[in-house]
Order: sequence, then C-alpha cells, then structure tokens
Amino acid sequence: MSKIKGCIFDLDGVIVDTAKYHYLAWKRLANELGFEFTEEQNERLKGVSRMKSLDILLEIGKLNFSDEEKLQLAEKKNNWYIEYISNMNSNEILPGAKEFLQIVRNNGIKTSLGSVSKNSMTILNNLDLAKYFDAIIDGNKVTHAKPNPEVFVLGAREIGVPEQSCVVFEDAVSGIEAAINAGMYSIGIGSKKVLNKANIVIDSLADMKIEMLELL
Ligand code: B16
Ligand code: MG
Repeated sequence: MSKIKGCIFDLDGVIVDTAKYHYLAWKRLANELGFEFTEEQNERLKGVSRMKSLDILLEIGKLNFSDEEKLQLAEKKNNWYIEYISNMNSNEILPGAKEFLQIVRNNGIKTSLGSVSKNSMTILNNLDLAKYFDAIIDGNKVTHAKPNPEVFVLGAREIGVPEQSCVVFEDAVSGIEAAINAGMYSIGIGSKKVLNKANIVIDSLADMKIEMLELL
C-alpha cells in the first residue's frame, strides 16, 4: 500500500500549457509600458498571484503606479490572457496529464487541483477536465499566493488526506516551496536546476509512473 493517499496538481504548466499565455500577456503589458520582459524573468511570476506578479513586473520595469492604476493594469493583462485561453483546445493539455490523473484515481488515490489562478474553472470547463478532480482549490478560494501553503493545505483538507500523505505536482519554484511549507512531498515538472528543492523532477507527467510514488 502506497503511503501517498492524495495527489495535488498545479494547473498552469502541469496540466495545461497556459504558462506561455501568462508570459505573453505580461510581456505585452511590459512592452506597452516601454520595457523588455524575458522568459527568465518570467520564472519569478510562476505560481504567484496576479497582483503580486504585477508588482514584480513593475519592479523589473522600475515603474510606480497608484493602487487604482495597478488594478487597471492587472485587468488589462487578464483580458489579454482570457482572450488567449478562449482559443485553447485539448491539444494544449500537457502530455500524459489526463492519463496520469486517471491512473491515480484508478489506484484509489484522491486528487485535488491546487492553483492560485482565478481563471482555473474556465480552463477546466473548456477542456472538460473538472471530472478528474475530487476537490478543486483555485484563486477564488485562497487569500495567500504560493509559497504560502494555503492552497495545498485546503486541498488536502477537502480530500480528507493528512498533509504528510500528499504529494504536489508543480512547475514553479514558489509552488515547490509551498508544498514544503505544507509538509508535503513534491514532484517538479520542468528543469532540475530550477526546481532543485523538489523530491523528484521530471520533464512532464508523461514520464510519471504510479510506482514512482513509492520512491518518495
Ligand atoms: P490568474 P498556478 C498561477 O497558476 C500562474 O502560475 C501564475 O503565473 C498566475 O499569475 C496565477 O496563477 C494567477 O492567475 O491571473 O489567472 O488568477 O500555477 O497556481 O496554476
Ligand atoms: Mg504552475
């Protein structure tokens, strides 16, 4: 019997290929404000809430705005992002994601979404993915962004699994830190160099085998 009873999945960059749309929308905003924004700088925004992401972007551009102006800028970015994701199709579900979710469920392990995105439900509904999750925790349910563990702790609570029996799948440094802060195992999706604090790092869920949960 596996010690893992709950799998918690980040959305952007783990289940669906939306991280690139967040980047495109932030880059468009940066360019409109008159500065460049690189993919490397974008790593700092992954898993971070919308308003905190804007603060980081403006710090990079060395610009200051009032709170009201910041809300307008964040809304502008979100409108572009929604425009990009409205054209998404099932090809943008990341390799192995659906298959692994199904295998996890077939093995009697509970699943939860753990995303700080307020657009999570739109994406899950558009791609018919909501049915793979026993619990869905998104940006509308949490007040603290990753690396705060709130999003994962709520997920564990909703599926009724203790933190130490959960593993988090994450593509963001802040997300791996949030899993550690929650007292959970973590599996990084992406670069070993970037996600070096994770227990295991793989390229995508296509490389994930259920037996690997025993290695944790
Ligand atoms: P939204 P995740 C995060 O989603 C993204 O990684 C991050 O880039 C984004 O800023 C954040 O959601 C908020 O998203 O603007 O749609 O509410 O990685 O936690 O699934
Ligand atoms: Mg992510």
